[in-house]
Amino acid sequence: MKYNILTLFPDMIKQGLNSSIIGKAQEKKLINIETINIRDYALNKHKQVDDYPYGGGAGMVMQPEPIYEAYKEITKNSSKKPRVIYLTPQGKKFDQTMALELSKEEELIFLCGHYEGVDERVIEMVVTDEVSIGDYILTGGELAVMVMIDAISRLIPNVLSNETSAETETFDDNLLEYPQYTRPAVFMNRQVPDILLSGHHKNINMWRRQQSLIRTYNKRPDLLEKANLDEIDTKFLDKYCKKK
Ligand code: 6GU
Repeated sequence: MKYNILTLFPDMIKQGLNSSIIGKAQEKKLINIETINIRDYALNKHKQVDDYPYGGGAGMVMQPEPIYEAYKEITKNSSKKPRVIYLTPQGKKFDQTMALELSKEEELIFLCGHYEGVDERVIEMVVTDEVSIGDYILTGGELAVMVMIDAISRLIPNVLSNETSAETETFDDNLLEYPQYTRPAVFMNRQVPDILLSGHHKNINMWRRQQSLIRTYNKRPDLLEKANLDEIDTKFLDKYCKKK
């Protein structure tokens, strides 16, 4: 996967994605993160990339030319046109389903806006997808891109060392994960649940499934409607709800 990011703050993105699993994935060439500084494509000698909004009002608007020139530079060697994702609170809400869909692309371009926005014409001309990471306003798209690249990259084969770990986890089946414990078996008078020390894998799996159901019911009941529950799950939840 090749990620191209059009931004005014390339260092923020490079530093933010250089550590841990995403850093390793870059070293192993499983992903390639290229940042393009929009300012390098400024037309004037002051390297200005924004200007006052036509019609008046507060703030500054990013000008279309530097963004368009930067976009042309990235795509000049691409055989097929990559999707161009504009990060904006007005976009479609990013979720695990979108992360999985995007992880199957070969190349993606991200456009990070700043100031009060980006000139509408260049958005119309180059952007294929508008995406938001949630209902709140960020100062720019950089943190949003980092969130997306993290979530997408861990779904790319071999990025996670244990391949199954991306498969049996939260949101995959719309259930939250069961609680995890490690040594010591007693911490400040709190015992690890006995069943986990029993070595009885069938019972452990059943307990974990039940914990997932309980957690989802208590913390994210909205997810339960989308979850794929079998008869055993439903019976267990019914019983649990009556006890509560
Ligand atoms: Cl993608 N960009 C900005 N600037 N703010 C946001 C956002 C994106 N998603 C939520 N807030």
